[in-house]
Amino acid sequence: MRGSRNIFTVRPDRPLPSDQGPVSSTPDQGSNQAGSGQAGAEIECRIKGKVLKNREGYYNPLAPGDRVILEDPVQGKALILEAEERKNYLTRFNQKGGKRQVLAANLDCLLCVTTPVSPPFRPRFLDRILVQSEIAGLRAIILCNKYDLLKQAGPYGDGAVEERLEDYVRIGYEVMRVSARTGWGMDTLRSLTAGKISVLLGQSGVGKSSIINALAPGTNMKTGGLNEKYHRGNHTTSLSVMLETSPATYVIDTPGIRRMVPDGIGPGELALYMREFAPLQGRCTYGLSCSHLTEPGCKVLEALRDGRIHPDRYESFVRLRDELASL
Ligand SMILES: Nc1nc2c(ncn2[C@@H]2O[C@H](COP(=O)(O)OP(=O)(O)OP(=O)(O)O)[C@@H](O)[C@H]2O)c(=O)[nH]1
Ligand SMILES: [Mg+2]
Ligand SMILES: [Zn+2]
Repeated sequence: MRGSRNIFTVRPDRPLPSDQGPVSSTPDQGSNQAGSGQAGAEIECRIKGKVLKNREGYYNPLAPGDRVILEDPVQGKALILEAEERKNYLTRFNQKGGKRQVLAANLDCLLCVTTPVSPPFRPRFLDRILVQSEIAGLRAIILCNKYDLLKQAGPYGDGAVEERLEDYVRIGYEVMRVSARTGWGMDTLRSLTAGKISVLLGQSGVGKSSIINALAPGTNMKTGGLNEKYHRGNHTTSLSVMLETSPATYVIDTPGIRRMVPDGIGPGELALYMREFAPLQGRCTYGLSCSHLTEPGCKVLEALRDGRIHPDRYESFVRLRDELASL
């Protein structure tokens, strides 16, 4: 007999072969049919059979946010029969596994977490996440956490970070400045995430788990200090977890990402996934075959010269293009 629909909430960071490595699934609100367990209760699951249909070739067949159909659970355990088709999903290329890895699925919102300091602001890393969010067709919001630290830097804070944040606003991204430590900006973030499924993504130590704790008082996600010398995180979170931070509001905490290698595009398509580059595509003298690196009559280079493209964004473009060409 078939169980009801369930939201899959936890995934190991490793591939998940059948009959190995339990994953857990939490029944969706209101799907409390006979045998499916109480809404909110966790069920330990394994995939039935060898592979999950339509999920062959992925590094991980299931990710947080996935919806699965379970066999009726017995004593808190069940087999996963099927995964539902996804509305959208965020991936990266997992170089170690040589496959695409799904970071989260069925999302309403991608929260790209950055910090002005500790760890230092990394626009290159942020651009990689933004490119991937465009590929996935997701609404991305840049969340600049630890804003309390920026204010400590003086009345104007660190102008360089602010200048970069303002440029992201200029090219059309939403930017929010918050502090998980002081709670500043958390009310706005709480209303923004209400009723949605969001994922927090960013390098280690930017405060993803702290943000969940601040959003949902009473949650006790483990948080970790920073490496004293380099002010980098220590990779405290090791598994992605989806939490219900308020009724019908889900936020996925993920482990800090070391490398975000874009997935799903080739070097020639990159400019289409960078907002201020995209409208210029096809308008260069060499049309769609322009690499935007050296060609005369290149509209991207022209936009770089007259300030419509920030030099940092162009630098991200060049590096990403090189990397995509070498994959
Ligand atoms: N000053 C300040 N410190 C913060 C803030 N948010 C988090 N921290 C601190 O930053 C450190 C790292 O926070 P975590 O929440 O563990 O960071 P994370 O992004 O979950 O890190 P990983 O799990 O390793 O990916 C902890 O010492 C937090 O107390 C903030 O808004 N301001
Ligand atoms: Mg964490
Ligand atoms: Zn060009």
